[in-house]
Amino acid sequence: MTINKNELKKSITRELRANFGKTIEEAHEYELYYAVSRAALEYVVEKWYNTKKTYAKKQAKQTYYLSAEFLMGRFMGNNLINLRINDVIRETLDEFGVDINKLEDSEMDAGLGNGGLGRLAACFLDSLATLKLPGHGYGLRYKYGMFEQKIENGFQVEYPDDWTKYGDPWSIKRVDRMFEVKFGGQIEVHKDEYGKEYYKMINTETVLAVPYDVPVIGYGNDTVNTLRLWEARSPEGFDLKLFNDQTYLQASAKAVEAEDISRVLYPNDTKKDGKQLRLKQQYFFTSASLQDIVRRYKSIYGNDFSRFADKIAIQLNDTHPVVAIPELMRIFLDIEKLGWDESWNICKKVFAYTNHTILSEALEKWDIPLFQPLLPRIYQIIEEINRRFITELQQKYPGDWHRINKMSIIGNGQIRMAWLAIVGSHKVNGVAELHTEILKNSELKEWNELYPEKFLNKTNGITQRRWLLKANPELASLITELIGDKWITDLYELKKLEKYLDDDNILNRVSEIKFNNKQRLANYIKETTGIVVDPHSIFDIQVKRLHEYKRQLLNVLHIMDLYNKLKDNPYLDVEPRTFIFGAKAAAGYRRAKGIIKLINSIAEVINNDSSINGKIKVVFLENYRVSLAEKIFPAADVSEQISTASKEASGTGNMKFMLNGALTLGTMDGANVEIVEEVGDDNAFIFGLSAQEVEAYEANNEYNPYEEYVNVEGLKKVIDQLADGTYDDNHTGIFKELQNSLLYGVDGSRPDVYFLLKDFASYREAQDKLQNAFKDKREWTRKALKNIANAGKFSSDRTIAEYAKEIWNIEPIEVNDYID
Ligand code: GPQ
Repeated sequence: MTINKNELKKSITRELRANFGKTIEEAHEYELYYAVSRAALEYVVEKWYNTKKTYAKKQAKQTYYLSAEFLMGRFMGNNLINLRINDVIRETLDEFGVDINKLEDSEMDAGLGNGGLGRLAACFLDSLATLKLPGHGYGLRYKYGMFEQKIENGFQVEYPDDWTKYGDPWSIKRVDRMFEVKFGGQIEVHKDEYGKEYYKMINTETVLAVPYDVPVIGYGNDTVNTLRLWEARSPEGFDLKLFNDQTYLQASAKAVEAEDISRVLYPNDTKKDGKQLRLKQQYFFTSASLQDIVRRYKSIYGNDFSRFADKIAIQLNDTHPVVAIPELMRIFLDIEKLGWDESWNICKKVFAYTNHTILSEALEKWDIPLFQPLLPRIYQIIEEINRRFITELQQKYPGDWHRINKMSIIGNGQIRMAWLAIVGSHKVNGVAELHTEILKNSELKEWNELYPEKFLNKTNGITQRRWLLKANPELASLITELIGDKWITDLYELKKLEKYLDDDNILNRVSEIKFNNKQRLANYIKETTGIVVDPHSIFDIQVKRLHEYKRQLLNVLHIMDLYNKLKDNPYLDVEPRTFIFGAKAAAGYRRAKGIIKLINSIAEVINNDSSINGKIKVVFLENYRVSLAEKIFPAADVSEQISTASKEASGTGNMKFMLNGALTLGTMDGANVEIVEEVGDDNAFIFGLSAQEVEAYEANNEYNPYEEYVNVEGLKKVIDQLADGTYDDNHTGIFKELQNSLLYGVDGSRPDVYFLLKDFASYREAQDKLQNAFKDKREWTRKALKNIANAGKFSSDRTIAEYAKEIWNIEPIEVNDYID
């Protein structure tokens, strides 16, 4: 795109004046960020309009990705890159004497997601647009995203994340596309003129769904898809009569209740909590999205629904939007007046469902007493779906009541959303090969036996535009210099870097870039924590949500052990290492928060112990989020992927590390398996139980951590140190609880549920091997380059191309110009 710098200057100046009444010199950084974003949006609107027109005119089949989470991070930098106008904007700002990096840093993250699942949705949108595929996102516009984490006295404290407080230049409010979503009430049965029964809801509570559209810009093409996020609003505002009677609170109470629906993201990763407000959120955004999808369909194809499944594919991101299945049935039956069989056949062809975990606490189930009064008609439809399904099962498995009860969508006073998803979808996918195998062979065994044609794998991926081109510009330009820039849209091109594996000059440059990135992160660490770390030391990094299965505690136990060894022998020959953590814990997850405190407590002791000559440092980076991740991945030497085998469905951070040249230290879990397959096991450090071994221990209940505790050298000491006052938990007793959970189990659970003690020795061995390997800088960098060169498979472009072909049946569409 050719851009006239003078035009650009004018439009930035105009935006500043219009929105803030200021000149460039007077403006705050965030005001400039706002003005630049709005000016850039002008280059998007035309393409955006053309994209919509083209899809409609060509009657293209379109995909809708329904997700309760979109962890978008910052918009500006990425959008400028995808529009390929970042250089000209940088130069223009330079001429104004403004540093674009500072503007970027003043943008708040759109943190509308918890972790992997939400970030995956964001990467998928980027790939859809870049591949010119007609695919859009639908979700919730939370007023408060993922909480802001602060560390106070070593403990996590949560603060609200008011992400739009400086405005939100990248979304456009569309009051012309509002819908009503109805809750509660009673079902009335009516008869039409032919005596056919139909259902009508009365006495419902209405909430308005107001859409905000965010452009999703393809890299270097004309495609601009849409992420439509719904905000909840009361239809009445407040009752003016009550207001005049001085009962202001009562007057606004209704509005507050309605607006509560999109007020805040539930900060649980994986664990599902069965709160009514959460169900309201789910129904609210799926109902509004489906009404919108049906409206758009009718505007193109009229009232003939026979082509619906040929024109629309809907992907359900986990069970959060699964209530969409009975909701689409409701729309077809009660509003469009289609028959049951016709409606159901369409539904089954339209929906597909992605499962993201095998952890049982994550399987969403709703208590009927909570669900039914809130969504009576939807409940009735689920009952009918289940009644028909059970009849089918009885024919297929006569007398096999055990199986039938297990598979029933309704059971034990609950609605099982995953079962509803499987019955109502034509495809069900896991997110990595190992994960899909576990689904098919254990977790969802009966379902795979019933519907083998539905199950398939789609290994996750990440977008190289954000995670390499944007996050690591130095490495990105070296790569482009060596192999050209095709890798930006075809990541398999990276394989060509293998040519340079033995080229000392290139290895030196790769290592120099890594060093520069480490230096930058070291500066950030100094600024934010006061801790001084040596960029020559190994940067060993674990960043991800805090969860017991991800085993940050195993990492800590190893650091404690290493520290004990250094205390015993300060001249121990070990490579200097900096252990870096970043993680948010769900606000109500006691033990996860205890682990954060433990990391900070050992950091306090170790970082201030001069007797170990700075050989190890421990850093906990506060408020881990997308924009911080962009600073961290490029600076990593070691990628910690140490979940208990079988528990991490895929992981995507592992891929971001690999792409930036970090070596994986990991278990054979999730996508680590495929990473090792691509890079070769000489270029990663693998340890620990296999998924099969874990499953065997779980099945026969024969694991006794006490044996490891007594027998593994050094282990007793660190476990004892958890609770002997070596590290301070401010008298909360939380370290003792961590110890108890490992040795005895807490609240009736097995001891050491995640096999930390069992894997400790082999983890330590891998750590030792790794630190020895780092001594040979050239060989290390060679391995790093080997990782980069083999990261091609892990592009979300590959993942999305597979979904498009094998699940959605959609094709790339060239966007045309429409001049109206
Ligand atoms: N994941 Cl069920 C989440 O981030 N949140 C969730 O609620 C569930 C799963 C993750 C999963 O733990 C990772 O292994 C995956 O890589 C990620 O989803 C994307 O599939």
